[in-house]
Parts: sequence; C-alpha cells; structure tokens
Amino acid sequence: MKTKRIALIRGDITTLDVDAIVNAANNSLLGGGGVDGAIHRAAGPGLLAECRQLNGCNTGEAKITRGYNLPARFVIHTVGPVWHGGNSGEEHLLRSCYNGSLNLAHDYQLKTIAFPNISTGVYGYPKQQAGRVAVEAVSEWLDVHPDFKQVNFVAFDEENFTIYEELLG
Ligand code: AR6
Repeated sequence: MKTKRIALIRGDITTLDVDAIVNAANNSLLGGGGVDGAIHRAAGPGLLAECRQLNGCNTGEAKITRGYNLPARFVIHTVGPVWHGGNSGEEHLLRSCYNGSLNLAHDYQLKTIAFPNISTGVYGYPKQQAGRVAVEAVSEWLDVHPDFKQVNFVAFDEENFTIYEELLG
C-alpha cells in the first residue's frame, strides 16, 4: 500500500458506511445506469429531488448532496470524461474529478470517502489507465492533507480489484 490512508475494497459502493461515496454521474446529475443507477436506487427519491436543484455539473467538476437512505452521509457527484482515445484532455479531466471530490469532502470537514473507478464503465476509459490516474491523484492530494483519514477505492468487479491491487502494491 502506498499509504495506510488508502484502502481497496471489493464490492458495491452503495453499502459502505463512509462520510461520502462518490458517484460517477453525467452532466445532468439526474441519474443513469452503472454506479449512478445503483446509488439512486439505494438512496431513494430524496436524492433525485436534491439533484434537480443543482442545475447539472460540468465534466471534471463535483457537487455534493446528502446520502438519504444510504449508509454514507453524503454523495459527491462528479462527472468523468468520455474516453475519445486519450488525446482530448481525458486524463486532466479525470484527475480533476478526484481532486474536486476530495476538496469538496475537505470543505465539508469529512474524513472518509469511497471512489468507484470513474469513467471506466459507460464512458469507456481503459480501467488500468484510469486506476493509475486515480491512485496518483489521491496519493498526491493526501500528501498535502495530512488530516484526512481514509480514501477507499471500490472495485466492483474482479478486473478492477486486480488493477488496484497492483497499483497500490
Ligand atoms: N459499486 C462500485 N463500483 C461500481 C458499481 C457499484 N455498485 N457499479 C458499477 N461500478 P459507470 P462511467 C463500477 O458506467 O463510466 C451512468 O449512466 C464499474 O465497474 O458506472 O463514469 C452515468 O449516469 C466501472 O468500473 O460510470 C453516466 O451517464 C465504474 O463503476 C455514465 O454512466 C464506472 O462505471 C458514467 O459512466
């Protein structure tokens, strides 16, 4: 492990009892498939009602809501880039999702967070490359935020688990 403050968890992010789980959302913030659909189903209709007030979210940025029926107190919704081959600013935008989510958590004085592998489902970002960006961005952010307690990477499938295991050493 790069740091004791990074953990790898296998499973479903909606079951985690952390201060905030991160949603891989779309620009509308009005729900969708993948982890977004799972989070909205588990949180219940209050989440969608609050999301409607947010006026969407730009790619690479993040917004926060309460967690409603989730064990997590908050949901941080971030919009990852769609993969267009890697020369369209995807890495910069993906890094910005991690930094923006962590900065928002810090602003709310949260101490524990869980991330899915943003952009690697419907949005097509290669899982290994996205995992590397995620681990780098989080490690760098933690280095300058010694008070933050724990960042969890959540691997929903075996492929993601193996990727993070190798990246985290
Ligand atoms: N817990 C943790 N990780 C999960 C879960 C879960 N319950 N379900 C899926 N994953 P995706 P994207 C992983 O497609 O690529 C939605 O329709 C999955 O294995 O959820 O950023 C939104 O509304 C994958 O590695 O998000 C947007 O329109 C990762 O989560 C669009 O999809 C991300 O896959 C966003 O696409």
